Amino acid sequence: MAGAQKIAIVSVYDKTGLLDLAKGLVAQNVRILASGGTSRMIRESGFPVEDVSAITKAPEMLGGRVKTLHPSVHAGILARDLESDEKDLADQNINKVDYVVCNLYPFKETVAKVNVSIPEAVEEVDIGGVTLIRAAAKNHKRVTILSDPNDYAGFLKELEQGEITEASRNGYALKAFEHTADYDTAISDFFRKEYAGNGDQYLPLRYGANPHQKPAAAFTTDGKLPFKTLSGAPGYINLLDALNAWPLVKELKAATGKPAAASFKHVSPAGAAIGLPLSEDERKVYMVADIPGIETSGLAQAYARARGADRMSSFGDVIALSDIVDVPTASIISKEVSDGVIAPGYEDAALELLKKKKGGKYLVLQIDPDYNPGPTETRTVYGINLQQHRNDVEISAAKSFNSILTPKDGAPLPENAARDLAIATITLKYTQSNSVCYAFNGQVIGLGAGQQSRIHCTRLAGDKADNWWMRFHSRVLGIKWKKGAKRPDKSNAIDLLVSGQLPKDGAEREAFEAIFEEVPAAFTAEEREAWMKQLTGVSVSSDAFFPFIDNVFRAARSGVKYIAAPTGSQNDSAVFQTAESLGITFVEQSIRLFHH
Ligand code: 93A
Repeated sequence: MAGAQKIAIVSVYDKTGLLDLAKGLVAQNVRILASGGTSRMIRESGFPVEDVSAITKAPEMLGGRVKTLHPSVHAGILARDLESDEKDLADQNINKVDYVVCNLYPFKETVAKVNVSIPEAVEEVDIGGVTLIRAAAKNHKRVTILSDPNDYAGFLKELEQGEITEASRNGYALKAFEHTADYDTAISDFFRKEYAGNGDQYLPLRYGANPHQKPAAAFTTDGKLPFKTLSGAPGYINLLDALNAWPLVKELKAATGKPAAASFKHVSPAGAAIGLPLSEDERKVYMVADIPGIETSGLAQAYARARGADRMSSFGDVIALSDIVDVPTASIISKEVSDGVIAPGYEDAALELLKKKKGGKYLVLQIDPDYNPGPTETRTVYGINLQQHRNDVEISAAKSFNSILTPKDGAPLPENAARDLAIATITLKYTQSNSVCYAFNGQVIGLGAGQQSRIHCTRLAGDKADNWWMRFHSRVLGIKWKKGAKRPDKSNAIDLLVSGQLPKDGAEREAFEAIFEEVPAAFTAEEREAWMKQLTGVSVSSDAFFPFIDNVFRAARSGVKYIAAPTGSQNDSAVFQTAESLGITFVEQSIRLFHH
C-alpha cells in the first residue's frame, strides 16, 4: 500500500550507533521492530519500539535460539512487489518490511579465545541473524539491508531525503553477502580444525615460510586433501615444492610416455628428467654406479638424471616421481641429502627404505594421481586476494614446436629435439620467472630461475649447463677421492673444479685439497674450450621472448642447436637472424609461461 508506514527490523549484537539509528528512524516515522536485547536498549533510551513478537505473536524461545525466525518476519522481508506476493501477505495479514538492520553474534572473537570449547563456539553460531541478512540482501531490489554500523549515518541521510537509492541498496546487499560469507568461512574454519584436523582435510604445519610465522596450515574446503603423509611431517615450503613438482612430473610423463622425476628447491626445479638408460659415464657423474636394478628402472634413471643435473642446487630437495616408487629409486634417495618425496605410491620395500631416512623424519607424501585441481587459483598477498585461471595449458612434443622460424627450409624438428624442448618448456611452467632452461638427452641440464633480467637467466642456465658438461670430462671422471669422502663434499669440490673457482691458497685451498687422494689440476681456458666444443644438440626454452640477441649468442656457447621461445619482441627479427647465422633452429612456442 503506497504511503503505508515503513517498517524496520533491527537485531544487532554490536549495538554501536544503535540509538542514533533509532532516533533517525523515528524521525522519519519508521516503525521499529527489534529483537530482545536490541529492543530493550532502544526502549530504555525512550524511543518507540516494538518487540518482534508483536508481529510473530510468538515469544523468543530456547534461550534466544529462536528470536526472529518466523514467516511473519521473513515473508515480510522476502515479498516482492508482485500481485501474487501481495495477495499471500494479505491472506496472512503480514506487512512488508522495508529495512533490515542486523549484525551477527561474535563467532570470530569467541573462537579466537584460548581453549574455547565446542559448546561455547556452537552457541555463537548465529542462525536467525544470517537468515535476516540473507533474506534482505536477496530482496535488495526492494529492501535495504544494513549489516555494518558504519553505514547508518549515510543511510539516514538518504532516508531524510526520501528514498534509499538503488545504488545504495546494491552496495549494502553486496556488503551483506560478504558479511555472511566471511562469517560462514570463520565457522567452517573452526570446525575443520576440530573435526578434520587429522590431516585428511586440514593439516596443521609447524610454521609457515619461517619459524616465527605461526600458526600455519594446509587445507582444502572441498572434500579431502589429495595427498596423504606416509612418513614425517610436511613444512610449508615442502608443500610449495611438492605441489609444484608433482604436476611437473605428471605432465612430463603425459608428454613423453616415460617415467619422470623432478628435484625441487625453493619452489623451482633444480632438475627434471625422464627415464632414459644411463651410460657408464652418466652413472658415475650422477653417483649411481652402485645402485642395483637401475638398468631396468626408468623411474630410478629419471631421478638419477633430475638429481644429477645440478647436484649443488638439489642438496636437500623435495622430489616428485611420476610412478610407483621402486627399490632402485628409493635406494638413490636414501643416499642423498633430501627433505621429502611425493609420488602416487610406493612399493613396500621402497617405503621401508624411505621411512628409515633422517631418523624416521623423512617426508613421504602419497598423491592421488587422478586429482585434478579446479580451474581457479586464489592467493592472498598483503591482505588482497589475487585470482586467476590455473595455468592448465598443455605443452606437447608433437604440437607445441611446429612453428619453425629459422631455418626457413621448413624441415621438422628431430624427435629428440622436440622431446627435449617439451621437457625444457614443461619445466619452465613450474619455475619461478624469469626462467630459461637448457635440456639435452631427456633431462634438464641448466635452469636459470627467478632472475629479473632474461640475459641473466640465459647466462645462469648456460653456466649450469657448462658445469654439467664439464663434469663428464675425463679429469673429473678420474678423480681419486680420499676414502670416506662424503657425497655432498664431493659435489662441492667438483663444482669448484668445473666452474673454475678453485681456491688458490690458504685455508680455503687446504679444505679443497683435503678430500682428494690426488688433487686434480685446474682446467686451462684451452682445455675448457676444447671440451665445451664437444657439447652439441642442446635445446633451450624461454618462458617469454628474448628481448635482445645476446641471449642467442650466449646459448650458442653451450652447444645449443634448438631454441623455443614466444615471440613479440621489437628485436624479434634480429633474434631470429642471429639464430640462423649461428645454425640454430628457432621455434616459436607461442605461449608465455611466467610462473609465480
Ligand atoms: O540464536 S539466533 O540465531 N536465533 C534467532 O532467531 C535470531 N534472530 C536474530 N540469533 C538471532 N538473532 C541475532 O541476535 C542477531 O543476529 C543479533 O546478533 C542478535 C541480537 O540479539 P538481541 O537483540 O537480543 O541483543
